Amino acid sequence: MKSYLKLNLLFLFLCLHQLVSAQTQYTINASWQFIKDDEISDVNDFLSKLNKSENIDLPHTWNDKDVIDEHQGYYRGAGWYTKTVKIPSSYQSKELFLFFEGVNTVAEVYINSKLAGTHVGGYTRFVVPISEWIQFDENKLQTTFQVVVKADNSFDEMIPTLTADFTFFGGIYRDVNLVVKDKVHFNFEDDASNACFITTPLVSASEGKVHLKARIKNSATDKRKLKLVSKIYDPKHQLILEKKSKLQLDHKENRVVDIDFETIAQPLLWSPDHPHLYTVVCEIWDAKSNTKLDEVTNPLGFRWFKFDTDKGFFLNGKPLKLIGTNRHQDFKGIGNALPDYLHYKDIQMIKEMGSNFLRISHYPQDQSILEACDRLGILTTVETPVINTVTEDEQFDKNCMSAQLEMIRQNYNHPSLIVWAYMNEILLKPKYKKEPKRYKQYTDYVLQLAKKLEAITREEDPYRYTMIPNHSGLDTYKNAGLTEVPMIVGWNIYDGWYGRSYDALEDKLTKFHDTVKKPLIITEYGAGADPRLHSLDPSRFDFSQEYATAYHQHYIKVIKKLPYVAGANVWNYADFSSEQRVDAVQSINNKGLVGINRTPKDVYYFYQASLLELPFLALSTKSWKRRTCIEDENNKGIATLPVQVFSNQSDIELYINGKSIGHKNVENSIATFEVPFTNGINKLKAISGEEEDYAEVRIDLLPRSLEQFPINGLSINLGDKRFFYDDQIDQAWGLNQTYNKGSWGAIGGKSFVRTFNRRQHPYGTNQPIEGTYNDPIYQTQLVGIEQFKLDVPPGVYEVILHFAELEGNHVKHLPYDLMDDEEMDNEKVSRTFSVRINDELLINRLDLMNQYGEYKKVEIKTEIKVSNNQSIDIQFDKIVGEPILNAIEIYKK
Ligand code: GCB
Ligand code: CA
Repeated sequence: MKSYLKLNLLFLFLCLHQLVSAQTQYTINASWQFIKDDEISDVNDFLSKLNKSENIDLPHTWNDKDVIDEHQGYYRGAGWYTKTVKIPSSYQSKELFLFFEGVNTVAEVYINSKLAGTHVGGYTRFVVPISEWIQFDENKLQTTFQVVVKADNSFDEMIPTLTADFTFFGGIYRDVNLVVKDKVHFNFEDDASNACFITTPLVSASEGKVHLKARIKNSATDKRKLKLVSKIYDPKHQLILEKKSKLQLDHKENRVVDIDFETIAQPLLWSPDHPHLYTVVCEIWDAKSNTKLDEVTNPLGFRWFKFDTDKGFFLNGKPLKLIGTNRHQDFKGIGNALPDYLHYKDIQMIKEMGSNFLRISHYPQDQSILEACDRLGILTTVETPVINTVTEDEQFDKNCMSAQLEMIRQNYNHPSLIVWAYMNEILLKPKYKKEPKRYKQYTDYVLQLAKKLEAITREEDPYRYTMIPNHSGLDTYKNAGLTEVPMIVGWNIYDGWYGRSYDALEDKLTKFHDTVKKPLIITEYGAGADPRLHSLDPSRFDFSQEYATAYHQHYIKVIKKLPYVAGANVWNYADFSSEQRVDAVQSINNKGLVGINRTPKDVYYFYQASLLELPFLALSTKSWKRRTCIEDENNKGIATLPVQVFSNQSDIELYINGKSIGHKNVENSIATFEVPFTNGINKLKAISGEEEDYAEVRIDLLPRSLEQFPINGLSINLGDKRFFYDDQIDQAWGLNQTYNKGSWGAIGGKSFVRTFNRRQHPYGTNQPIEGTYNDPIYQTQLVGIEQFKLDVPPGVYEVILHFAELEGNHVKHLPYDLMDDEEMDNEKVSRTFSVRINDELLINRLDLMNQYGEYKKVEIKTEIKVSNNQSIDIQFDKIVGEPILNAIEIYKK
């Protein structure tokens, strides 16, 4: 009985508490009905089709699957969502809102079938007031209302982004909140900011002055006497300052209130090493009833900074080289609809990499990103997604401006944020390139838009810097006047990737610096690396992890060396979805330091070694767990392979299977050992002082003589110098060798090389291959192969031949490439050949193109009996054109 009473009291208390609590906000993400259909004409049409809907939870995107399937393109159109929301009828006296954190790209919000609000732009937040559309049921405790949201990610020439190298995932892909406020509240509905804007007009090590601008709104029909209470808490959350002011608001009055706090002596400064965070709490109280009506909490950091054209960046008076990455907001398999955990985890990994800098690109991201950067100490830039090209139209400008304004107001109070940017590589895809007059008119238009964006940014926030990130075309941007506009000029530089070589990087930067005479940030640089590809002879565009390491090793050396390079951001922290991209992994941009599932690649460890101050070392082998390799020529049972150790120490010792193989010096953060691996598991240990790292590598040793035929057979990738590791089934593909008596290998043939007008793809083609996820195996081949021969012990063998026709008319362009478009001049080849095994005809007149089509995986399997003193001899008989073979597997039965 007693406890029953207690419970009742608790319930009563909770109810009362709810009535008096300043404001209520919670997500309404669970259980929406959804239909993806571009044909739905309006809300009623949608509601009549609910029997065809599926039940989903937010955050949600409708593109999570169609960007990974093999079909080109992904759905860009409308998606309709609905949910019935139940609220206490007592909310009638309150003001209700829906707060959307992100809907891509255009949203229409209906309450009880009436249009309550719209929003354009997929990356900023927006608020829809909804009270007016709800019929409160005073006789019942609860009232319900129905929300319908139409989201649309169609291409619209009036809405940025027009084109870019990433996927425009559609849907309500961030949280949706129900917000309940008193009629008097901080006016957050106008631009989804929290309506309190904090600045530190004066800050030094000895004192800090804090200013607060608050927007207050009274939407009630009576005038209200109010108290504004503002408090500052120190990093240990002790209250150190409190200010109270009285004000009276007429009915329907909006008021901006300015508050200056007393000077804080010796504030704890905010920096990457010591991100001391203060807190500012603003409250509105009703003066008569002394109840709290609204409350907003914001972070506060005391720091000052400066970008210098020649000397780079200074934080709190000390030079600081800004080094970090860019970040996109998607993840393997779930598109852009990420749970918060993944946002926080990314920032944690970015911090653990040793970065102090993050370019939040190409658009504002989930709030948790900047919150985590404030807390962990990572300086940031954020930008609006006006990319590659513009539409010369007022409506387009308007949408750019509103995105910029929303971005600034919504993210205003983050101490980690120091630069507002806009327009990424805006002259990359210039229209009217061949009509000088018209081109000038176009770049003038871009310039005017840039000036408008610059002006609004400086007006909104005079305390931060502005930036435009350009691609490498110095003259293009300079001639257009664009380098004059922002305070910092960013350059996306891909020398050694799209551009031939990185050797001239330093000269290029010097030229950019000397010509533009403005603070400079390398806003992007990066090299693609398919986590599955490795090379002992890395080269540009081979997508090997080793080339990416070499590329970044060079860049980081130059970046650290040149004082006027204020900062640099690797493109990209993680691999990301770019549906139309044709690279090593289809539809994925592979320039990440970690994979799309956040597994670190070698380069991630390399950056740790190069940036961390505490002793660090890491073995490079972590993501290359299984390797097929040929035994050394003069060393039976051994395969010697280089192993890199990334470290900030000077001397490393390496052990294999408990035995030391000696010491090596670290140069540019890397020590390289030649390691004698044996068949099976090899345990590696690297040591320097107290630091140790371990790795296990499984070697599938390919003997030169096949007397003992390997139990897991031979998997050989032909026409390739790279090792391929299939991470889905843990299969390692080895390199081919030329046949020798007593051994195995191919006879005749040359590696297929696709020649483009302006560059050679070093390995085969970069076209996607239908029917496989293991494109690199099929993108490479031996052309003109005569035989593949193996001297094997007698027995029954299974032979699997892998083919794909790589000569085709139909060539998919890189949709996004920093080089000019290439003319593909290949002609359709005809090719017909037969395959015999040990003189018996296996495949008669194979014509891949006509039987299967181009760029299509074709696998043919057979069995062969081998008697004493016989080999397996696979013969390729040329009929028309040259015979080919892409890969081969052989198993003993
Ligand atoms: C760039 C773009 C970025 C691309 C990148 C690349 O310059 O700004 O959006 O993803 O190059 O990988 O090509
Ligand atoms: Ca191949």
